[in-house]
Amino acid sequence: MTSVNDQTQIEQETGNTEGESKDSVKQEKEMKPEESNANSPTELSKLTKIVKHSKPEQPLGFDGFKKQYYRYASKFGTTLNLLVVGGSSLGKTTFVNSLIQGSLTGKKTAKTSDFMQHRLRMTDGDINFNLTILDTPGFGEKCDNSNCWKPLANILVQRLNAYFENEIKACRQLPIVDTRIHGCLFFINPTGHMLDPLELYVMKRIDRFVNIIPVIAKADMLTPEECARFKRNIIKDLQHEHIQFFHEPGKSIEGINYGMPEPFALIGATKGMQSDSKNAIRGREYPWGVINIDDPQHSDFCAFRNFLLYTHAEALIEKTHKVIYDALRTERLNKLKSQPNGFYTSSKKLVEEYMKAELGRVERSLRQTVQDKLQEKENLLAYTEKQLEAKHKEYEESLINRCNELKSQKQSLENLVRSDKTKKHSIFFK
Ligand SMILES: Nc1nc2c(ncn2[C@@H]2O[C@H](COP(=O)(O)OP(=O)(O)OP(=O)(O)O)[C@@H](O)[C@H]2O)c(=O)[nH]1
Ligand SMILES: [Mg+2]
Repeated sequence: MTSVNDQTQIEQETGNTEGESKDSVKQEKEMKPEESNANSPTELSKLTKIVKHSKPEQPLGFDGFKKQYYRYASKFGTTLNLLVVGGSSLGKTTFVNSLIQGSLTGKKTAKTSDFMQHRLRMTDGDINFNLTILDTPGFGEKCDNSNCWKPLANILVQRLNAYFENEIKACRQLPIVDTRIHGCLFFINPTGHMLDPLELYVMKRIDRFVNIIPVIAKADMLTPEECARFKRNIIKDLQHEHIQFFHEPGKSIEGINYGMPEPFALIGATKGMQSDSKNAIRGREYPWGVINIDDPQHSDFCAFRNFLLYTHAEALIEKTHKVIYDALRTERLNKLKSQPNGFYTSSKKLVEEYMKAELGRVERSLRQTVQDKLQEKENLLAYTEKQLEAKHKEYEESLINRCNELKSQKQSLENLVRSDKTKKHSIFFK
């Protein structure tokens, strides 16, 4: 959007002066491309249409753009889809309940055994906000967790593919319903040290398909210093492992920090209670006191809710559309192009293909690991064998030496005995 001030700047850059304008709004003559030297930057600037506004005190109407956007947003609303992922019993369901202001019965949440979708339609004035949260069962409970990322990747790819399939149809289903996941709230075990290898493994498998938003679960288990250190360690681990996660360089607009420098530390609550000042709060009770999850001094819950709903919803949606979906779209279109007669592959088949390829990759890496271990063991065996052979040879040599020594001792003793006998014989005959 160009303001009147910007307009003046453009005029200065293109060398036009206010004195040149005679009519109230004058349109500069457009040069035909063949008349100009298109390669020269000064000539190129002359091709630009410049509308001069002789009464700068009267607005051109660009400021109505905000209203246009407002009307558009209130007509169609905003849709944000979130996926909640993490190890088992890290408080995912409790957090979802806290976010959507669900049940505050104080009852223990049941173990999540399947994907659970919560839909919420919120209104703020005329603007509708459609929030969908997909709660998932916790991973990491099996002996072999190498496949625990698959259901997550499956749902992410499926939804991206569904959007792509609708988009490439000649007659698209309108309005387009966006079911793509815009953010993955990744609950991290509050160890206080570093990320769990399984957490890194799962993140690595899904970071191509979604904006990963790392959050520290059950932050009440950490002291403020431990929590601050843990946040820094998490970022270091993610950068070290080249895991793509959602972040923006910290920037502050009108006193609100729009950046996301560190993971949020969350505390979930299932119980409504009264604070010391008799206010109704949502919190957790401990022998030493009460934690109010909405208190910014106790947890980042409020900051995180603001981040998701007020400050970064658009950024999450835009990044999903312009970066994540675009990469998948390019890949799929290239695939379509390379196939004879633009052969179309259904999303189910694409997911199957993806899963097959990933399974092949995991299998190959496992086979390689087993082979490496086998080779290591064989090398160790060969080394031990060599050492044993050398020891055996040494022992054999020492035995032969000892045998020769004993033989020579025996010989000398026999000689001694023989000389004694001759001595005795000579004395007797004397
Ligand atoms: N200390 C502490 N406990 C919590 C917090 N949030 C939830 N819990 C407790 O952790 C237990 C598990 O909570 P859930 O919300 O069921 O955890 P989940 O991650 O959904 O578990 P699964 O669905 O089995 O993976 C419950 O007893 C909760 O009360 C928290 O912030 N701090
Ligand atoms: Mg759960």
